[in-house]
Amino acid sequence: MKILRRTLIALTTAALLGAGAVGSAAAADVKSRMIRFGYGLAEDTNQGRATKRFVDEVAKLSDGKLKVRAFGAASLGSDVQMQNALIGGAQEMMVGSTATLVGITPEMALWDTPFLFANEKEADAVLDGPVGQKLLDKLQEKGLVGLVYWENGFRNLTNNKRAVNSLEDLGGIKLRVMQNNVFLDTFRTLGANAIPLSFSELFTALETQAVDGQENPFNTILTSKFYEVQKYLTVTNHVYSPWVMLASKKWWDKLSKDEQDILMQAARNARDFERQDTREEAARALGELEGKGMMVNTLTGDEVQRMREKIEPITQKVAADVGAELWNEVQQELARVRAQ
Ligand code: TK8
Repeated sequence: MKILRRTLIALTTAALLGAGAVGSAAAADVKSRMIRFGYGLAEDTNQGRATKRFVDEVAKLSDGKLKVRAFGAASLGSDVQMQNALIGGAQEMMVGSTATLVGITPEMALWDTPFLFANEKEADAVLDGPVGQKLLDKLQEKGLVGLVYWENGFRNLTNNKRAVNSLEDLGGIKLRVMQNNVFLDTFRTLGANAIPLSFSELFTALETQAVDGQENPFNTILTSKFYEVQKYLTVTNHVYSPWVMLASKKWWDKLSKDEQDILMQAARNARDFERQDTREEAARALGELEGKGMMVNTLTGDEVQRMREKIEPITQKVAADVGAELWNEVQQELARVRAQ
C-alpha cells in the first residue's frame, strides 16, 4: 500500500517536473491498455476540454501505457446507453449526468432536488464530502465505479414560446427534461408539458419544434448552439447539476492497484481543471448568448419563491425516496458548510 502510494507520488512528481516518468512507470504495475471514454457534448465544450485533460493526464502518469480514446457528441450512445455498456463491460469509461443514473441508483435523485445548493461552494463541499462519496459507493453494487463529480452547473430555462416572467408563463410549454422523474414531476407541477428525452436527441427536437424548450446551464446553451433554435432565456438557477465520471466495474476490478491509482489521480486533476474552466465559461456565456440575440430575463425573487413553494411536495418526495438517513445527512452537511 505504502509502496504503491510512493510509486504514484514519484510518478506524479516526475510528470510535474517534466522529467519523464519512464523509470517509475516501468517499476509500477501498469500494462498497455486502450480505454474507451464516452461523453455527450461536443468536443469544443467544457465537457470535451476536461475529457482532453483527462486523456493527457492519464498518458503522462502512465508513461503512455494507458491510452484513453475519447468519443464525444454521444457517438458511443446517450448517457443511459453508455451506462449500460459500462455495466456490461462493452465500454470502459464515461462522463455524464447524475440525473440519468437514477434508473440504476435511485439515491442519485438527491442531486436533482430543486434548489438544493445555493452556490458552487456548497456543491463542491457536499459532492466531494462524505455524502457525495456514499452515493458514488452505491454505484458499485450495480456494476459501476464512480470516480469524481464534475460541474455541469446551475440550470436555466430556454424556450421559443414566450418570455417566462412568472410561474403561469410556463403553462403548456412543451419542455424537454432529462430522463428522470424528479425533473419530470418538477416541471409538470410547474405547469409545463414536460417531455423526457435524451440529450443527443435534443437539438433536433428543438429545431423541428417537437418541443418548445429545455433547461441546461449557460455553458451548454451556448456551446450546443441552442441559441440558434431558442429565443427566450430565463435565469432560474432551479437546480445544480453534477456530472459524474464512471468506470465499468467489470473492467476496473481487473486493473492493478497502480493503474487504478493513476486513473483516480488523473480524474481528480481533470475535475479540478473542469470546475475552473466551466466557471470561467459560465461567467461570460450569458453575455455571449445575449450577443447572439437571445432575449434574457431573470426571475424575480418573489417568483422564485412561488416556484419553490409550488414544488415543495417534490422535495418532500425526494427526501422520502432517498431515505431519511441520507436526507438528514445532506442537510447537516449543508448547515455545516453554510456556517463556515
Ligand atoms: C450530456 C448531458 C447534459 C445534461 C442534459 O450528455 O441531458 O441536459 O445536462 O449535460 O448529460
